[in-house]
Amino acid sequence: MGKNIVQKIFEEHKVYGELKQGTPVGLKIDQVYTQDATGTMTWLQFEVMGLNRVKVPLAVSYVDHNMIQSNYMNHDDHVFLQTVAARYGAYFSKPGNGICHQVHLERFAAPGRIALGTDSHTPTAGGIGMIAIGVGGLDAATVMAGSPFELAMPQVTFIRLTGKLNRPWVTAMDVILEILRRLTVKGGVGKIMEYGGPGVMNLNVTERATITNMGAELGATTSIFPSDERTLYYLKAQGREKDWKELCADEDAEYAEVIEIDLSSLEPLIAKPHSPDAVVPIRELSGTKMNQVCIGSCTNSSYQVMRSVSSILRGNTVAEWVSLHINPGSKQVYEMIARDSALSDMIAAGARMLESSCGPCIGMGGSPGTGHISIRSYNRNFRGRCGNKDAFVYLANPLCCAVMAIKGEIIDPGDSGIHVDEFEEPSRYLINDNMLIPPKEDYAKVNIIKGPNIKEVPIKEPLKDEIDAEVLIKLGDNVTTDDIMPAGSTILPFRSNIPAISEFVFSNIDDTFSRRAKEARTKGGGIIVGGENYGQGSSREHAAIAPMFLGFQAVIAKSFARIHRSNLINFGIIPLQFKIAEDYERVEKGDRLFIRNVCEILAGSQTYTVENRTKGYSFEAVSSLNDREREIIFRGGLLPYTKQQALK
Ligand code: MIC
Ligand code: SF4
Repeated sequence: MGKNIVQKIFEEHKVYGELKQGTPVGLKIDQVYTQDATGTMTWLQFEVMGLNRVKVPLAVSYVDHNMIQSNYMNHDDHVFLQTVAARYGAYFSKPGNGICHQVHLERFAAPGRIALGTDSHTPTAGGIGMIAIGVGGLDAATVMAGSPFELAMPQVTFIRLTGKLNRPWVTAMDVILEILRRLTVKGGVGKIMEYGGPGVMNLNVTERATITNMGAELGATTSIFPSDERTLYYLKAQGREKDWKELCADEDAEYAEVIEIDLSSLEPLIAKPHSPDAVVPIRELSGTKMNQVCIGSCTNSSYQVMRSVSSILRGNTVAEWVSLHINPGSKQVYEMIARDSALSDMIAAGARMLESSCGPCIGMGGSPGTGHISIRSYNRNFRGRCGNKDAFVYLANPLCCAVMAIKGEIIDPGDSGIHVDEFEEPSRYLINDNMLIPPKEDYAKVNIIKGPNIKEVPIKEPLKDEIDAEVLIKLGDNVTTDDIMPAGSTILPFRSNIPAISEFVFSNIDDTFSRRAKEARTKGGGIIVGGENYGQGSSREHAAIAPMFLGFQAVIAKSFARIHRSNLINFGIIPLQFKIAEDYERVEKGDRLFIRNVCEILAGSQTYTVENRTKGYSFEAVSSLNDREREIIFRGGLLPYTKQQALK
């Protein structure tokens, strides 16, 4: 029987297990990368493991999120990350070198390899034919310490592309928006999306990377394209043809599911607030006035995007009431548009040029005003993520964004009379790696520097046999990690300080939450009740560490998003699922829930009887953990578990 691309790569990297859907498989990892907002915790945890050097062939520590530096905290984190990378043998990508996913694609990603990144958009590198998976920091730390990476073998879904994009106004962004429209934000959970078909040849690597990047919004484990002539062209242009190898599925490869997309049939699309799957054709919203446009982020900040956007802006002016922000994805892209004068056209039109960082995507500057509409070429529009929960964020392709910035309203770009130049893929990118610091020879001598905001990683006690806790919050479906642990310029600087950041858990939804959680801790702790796909979105483990610090033992939900489920387990919080979904309806905020014999049940049937002592009835919840996950929960989390393993 023929093999698909995922099977081929997994087989080459398998350390243990079977490639059978749903069963645990351990993989050898080639590359690990961190970004600063999740990286400080990752590296602090790596440090606790007591090793002398990273045990993966390539590790990179990027700085791209926390770049506002309105006080000492951000920069102290950068210094820590630079010294810790030097100490343990990792590359360091200096602030300003670019957004981790864009830089990784340019300089390190390679077909057929496997990378882990402590960021949910790590699958961007799937555009080059690599398996690239977003994970929590502690998972990355244990892999850097030499462990294989374990995951439940995902289902492989084939997305067959035919036809050609209707250029110039339809871009790769519309492909992934169309998939989100069809499958929703839960449609990819437990799956890897493998692309193929004759339409693939009509997309270049950075376009493919836009699609795999935003596959994260489907909840997919990752997404991957074949590696072909176009991949070779890109790698050559990056001076890395030696990293190329051909990779495609066998003719008779099998898939669990097949989805067909005819690229020629797509039109410009837009996702409405507050979810990336609330997708409609742009023309349906024509005439809506807006206040802000943001172009860039790890989804749409390639040289191609920037060149095309500048050609739209050339000779035009940004509308009177619109603020246009542009963040080129990397120093490479920035330097190239500066040298070929595309940057001048942006500045002349009235764009506000930002540095190569995440910026407004994560509320680090550029927050829109109250009631304002912001149109972005980014990947997420969850309420509050932009830094203002009273703003409305829409997502569209970067060329449409540029046209709308000029027109001051939502408009089908085909009706705008505006011109965009055809893009020619460069045969050579400008290569200047002077902000990418290689690992040091004399690493053992390096002193790690920690500023006063960098605090120890808290460690949980082993599992207790009884849970007697109050439901402190009851939430609906698709709760995001931005809801649980918001980002933005006030909160992000506390990513290295768990006691401080835990004050902000659920603060966009209920600003009394952390106070109530602390009160509840003295009476047995709290419990969180969620709906479907609890914890979708970011990989931030702070959405698990902070609740752990506040004394939570369990979350009961209808279902969980992959990375967040792992993060909960890694920090000793049991992810429980309602056995019968209807039981969700009966539980209310304020109810007192009681579970006895937790340890025994965890070791056995994993079906717990939950007594609702306030309402006087019981229901069942299940934990469905594999053997390793059970052991991790028993020990109080992955860190105590790993230490224990090391002692054996
Ligand atoms: C995001 O896009 O939500 C982030 C910020 O990049 C996160 C990581 C983080 O919270 O630091 C992600 O996607 O994992
Ligand atoms: Fe940065 Fe936004 Fe990409 Fe997250 S989604 S890595 S915040 S640019």
